[in-house]
Amino acid sequence: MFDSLFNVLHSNLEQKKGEILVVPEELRSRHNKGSNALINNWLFQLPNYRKWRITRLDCGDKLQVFNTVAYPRFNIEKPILGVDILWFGQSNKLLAVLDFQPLIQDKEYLKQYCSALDLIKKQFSNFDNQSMKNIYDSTKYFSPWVIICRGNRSNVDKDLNNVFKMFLDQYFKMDEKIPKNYFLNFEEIKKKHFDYDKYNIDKDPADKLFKNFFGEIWTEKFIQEFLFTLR
Ligand code: BLA
Repeated sequence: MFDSLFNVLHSNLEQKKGEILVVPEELRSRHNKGSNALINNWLFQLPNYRKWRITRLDCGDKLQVFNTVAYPRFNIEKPILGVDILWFGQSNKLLAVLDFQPLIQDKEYLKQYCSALDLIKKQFSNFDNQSMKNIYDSTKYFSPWVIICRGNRSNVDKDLNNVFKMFLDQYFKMDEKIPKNYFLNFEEIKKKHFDYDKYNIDKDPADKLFKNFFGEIWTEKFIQEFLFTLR
């Protein structure tokens, strides 16, 4: 599932001169026979991005995941792109979260770098949910326009591809029109990226799931050496 999201992203990354990086074999792909869970990971580097990672998790009917995070280079203050899309087949439930994850919560920064998300929310009303449970702090590395859909199959079939395409287009558009930084310098940006990784190591609710499927040792390695590598 989510092949079309992967393909759209992959062709965008190729078009933007993305270079695929080697992920150690152990982390690239892992299969758990018992639960039939398969995880695959990809890593890219682009002229404006120091790290762009993609994770797909296929647990059949139980769970399908498409997760991607783009970290711009430390000389670019724009938000980190964050996407977490989960499909629970047995209950026919979609959880889609997409955001331009802001490095700071300054009003002008949010307006400049995140407000384009509002266009998408206005066009796709099922993706206009903003309310989060209490896993994450909604004012830390989330924008006021975070796109959340708690939906069903029809949201997947009808809108998800278009939402994702528009979301990517808007994010790449920023590269054309930001000739310089207005809010943060290199050191400040770097500090925020380190803090983002540290914060998410603590908060990401996926580690229990990974431990169940792939064991504790593999999961620790995966989190530290693939998902959140700055510390
Ligand atoms: C929620 N994400 C979740 C949950 C799981 C994952 C299991 C809890 C779902 C539930 O409550 O039923 C799963 N997260 C994963 C997986 C990976 C992962 C498999 O990182 C694999 C790499 N999460 C992100 C990013 C964002 C994000 C980049 O990884 C930002 C857009 C958001 N995930 C996010 C949010 C929730 C969530 C906001 C909680 C939604 C809520 O409040 O219910």
